[in-house]
This record gives sequence, C-alpha cells and structure tokens, in this order.
Amino acid sequence: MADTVKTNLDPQLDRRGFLKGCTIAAAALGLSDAMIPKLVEAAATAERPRVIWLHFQECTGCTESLLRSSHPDIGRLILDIISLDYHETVMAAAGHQAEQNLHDTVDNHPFILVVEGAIPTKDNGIYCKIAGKTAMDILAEVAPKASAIIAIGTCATFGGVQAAAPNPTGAVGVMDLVSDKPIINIPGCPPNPISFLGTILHYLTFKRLPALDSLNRPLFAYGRRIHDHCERRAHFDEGRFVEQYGDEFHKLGYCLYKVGCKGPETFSNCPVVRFNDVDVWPVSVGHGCIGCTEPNFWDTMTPFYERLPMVKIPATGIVKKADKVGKTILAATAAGIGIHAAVGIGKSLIKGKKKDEEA
Ligand code: FSX
Ligand code: SF4
Ligand code: F3S
Repeated sequence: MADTVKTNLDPQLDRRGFLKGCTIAAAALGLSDAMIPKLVEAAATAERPRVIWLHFQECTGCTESLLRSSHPDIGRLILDIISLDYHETVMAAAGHQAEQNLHDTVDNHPFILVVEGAIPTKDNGIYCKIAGKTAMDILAEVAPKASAIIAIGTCATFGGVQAAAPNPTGAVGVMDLVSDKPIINIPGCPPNPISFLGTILHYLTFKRLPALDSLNRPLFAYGRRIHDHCERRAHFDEGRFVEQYGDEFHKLGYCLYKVGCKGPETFSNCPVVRFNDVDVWPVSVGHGCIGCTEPNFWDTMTPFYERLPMVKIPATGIVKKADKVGKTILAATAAGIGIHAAVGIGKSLIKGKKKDEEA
C-alpha cells in the first residue's frame, strides 16, 4: 500500500525521506512493520491538524532540535503533517499580523496547542510577556479553546531550569495551570523530535492520543527506564565503573554510574531511539544521563557529576561479587524510583501496543 499512496507534501521531502520518517516513527511507537503502511497512509492523506505553538520561558532548544535535526526529513515531515498556524520562531508574519493569525485560528478552528517553555506565575506573571500580555494570560486565553495540549520540553511539562530552586519567577509547567484538557507531556531538555512526531502520527493514524503514564508522558517514549536498555548495563551488573572522567575505565566504555549517571532513575527511550543520523545518545558518547525527562531534575538529579545519593556501592573490581553489586544497587534505586512502578508501566505498554495494532 505504501507505494501507492500519493502525497501533496513538501517537494523537498522526497518519497524516500517520507517513508524513512514514518518507519522511524513506527519503530519509536513500538508498532510492527505491518503497521507502517497504515501510518504512511495517515501521514499522507489525513487532514492536517492546525497547530498553535506558543513560546514562553525557555531556550528554544526544543524547536531547534526539531528543525535542525540531522534527520532533515523528520523536521520536514513534522511540518508537513501539521498546519503550523502560529510559531514565533518560524513564521514569516510579525507584529499585528502575527497576532491576527493567532486569533483567526484560535477563534475559528479546532486546533492542537503546543506549549514550549515554562509559565512564570509570581507577581502576576510579569516575568514573561509577549505582545503586552503575560504568558499566564495568553495560556488562559488559548488553552480553553484547544482540542488537546502538547507540552514540549521539560520547561513546559515540569517548569524546567526556570523552576529550579529557588524558582525566582514562580515558574510552572502547563499541567499546573490547566486541568480540564487532555495534556500530553513530552519532556526532555530538549526532547527527541521522534517523540513529538510519534505522538502526532499516532493521533492521525488511530484518531486518538497515545497511552500516557502517571506524568502524562506517552508510554511509547517514556515507558522504559534508561538503565534497562543501556549498552553499558553489563558493566554495571558486573561492577565495572568509570571512577573519573578520562580514566582508563572511561576509555574502556565502563558504566558511568559512579560519575553521576542518572539512568537508573530516568524514563525515556534515548538508548533505543537515539539521536539524529549519527545514532548516538549521551551515554554512548561517554556522558552520564542527567535525567532531563524527569520532574525537577535540576534539583533532584544534581549534582550531575555525583552518583545517585541513595545507593552505597561496595568496592568495585571484585568480579566474583560483581553481579551482587549490580543487583543490590538496582534494588535500592528501584525503591528510590517509586512513582513509576516499572512493572505496571511495562504491562500497560504491552496492552497499549496491542490495542494500537488491533485498531
Ligand atoms: Fe526547556 Fe525547550 Fe531545555 Fe531548552 O525550548 S526543555 S530549556 S533545551 O529547549 O524548553
Ligand atoms: Fe548505563 Fe548509566 Fe545504567 Fe551505567 S548507570 S548502565 S551508564 S544507564
Ligand atoms: Fe536526557 Fe538522559 Fe536522554 S539526559 S537526553 S534523558 S540520556
């Protein structure tokens, strides 16, 4: 079927790129190859949902990682399967014309709202203003009219760096202010564009939003713990750790736990989906995970270069007892994780996948 689908997409996005993007998204969604034609058809023929993309307190890294990805096809594919009616970084309009575009869509059409950046609430929200209005006022005006809201990046989901103690502007994420709308959180600082693409393609293909975890994150992208899919995991289990960046163990690719890796407490698809055409992720290039998809990670995961606090690692290098080392650490970190109830998430992930494939 894939070969017969006709698209009216950007001519720069050739058929190969289009199929490649859909294939990557299908893999990220955990769908079998048999579902690719269905995804391709939906991406090519479904009505493009209108999207209003608001920027508040942030660094624009979420947008940049999407647009400048070394998978140019992914960025183009995203921009082609949605109708991006308002986005301050990429739209040609400015000033009053831009405001007009925003109001035309918000008042006259169904739309999905994407929010990038935290919302400051202290002192009536005066720390972030656009066109004379505070971020709080803009959100209060636009959110009630949206069909659904996607909070992209850890700033929009959990407040991000702005909300780090002592949170001088009272920054919060979207779900702290909006409660009566479907909210999908796609955290990461910045998140992988594939997680956003997968969410949109899921919506177009199955006409509903993907299954979410207790923090409103799509299970297909955030249902797995980094540590459980890490290529350095065997070193962890055997008690082989980097003691210091640049040491001989670092060069050998040992586990980064003792130099601060937060993979055991972080839920994300990074080791599986990886980033860009170069096919890497932080740990594969020798840096520990800093837990950027988790709430308040600037406070709870710091110091970034110190190991997770609740675990005491026995002296390493004793290969005989190494397996026990890994298991002891796991038990302790699992107790520290708590909220995610990894087993339960695993079960609902499988259920969600089955449902999608049956759809
Ligand atoms: Fe926040 Fe997005 Fe971190 Fe930046 O804009 S999630 S600061 S990388 O990118 O909102
Ligand atoms: Fe990988 Fe980090 Fe876990 Fe070590 S602690 S196995 S580097 S995720
Ligand atoms: Fe963030 Fe850790 Fe992935 S730092 S990008 S969640 S490896």
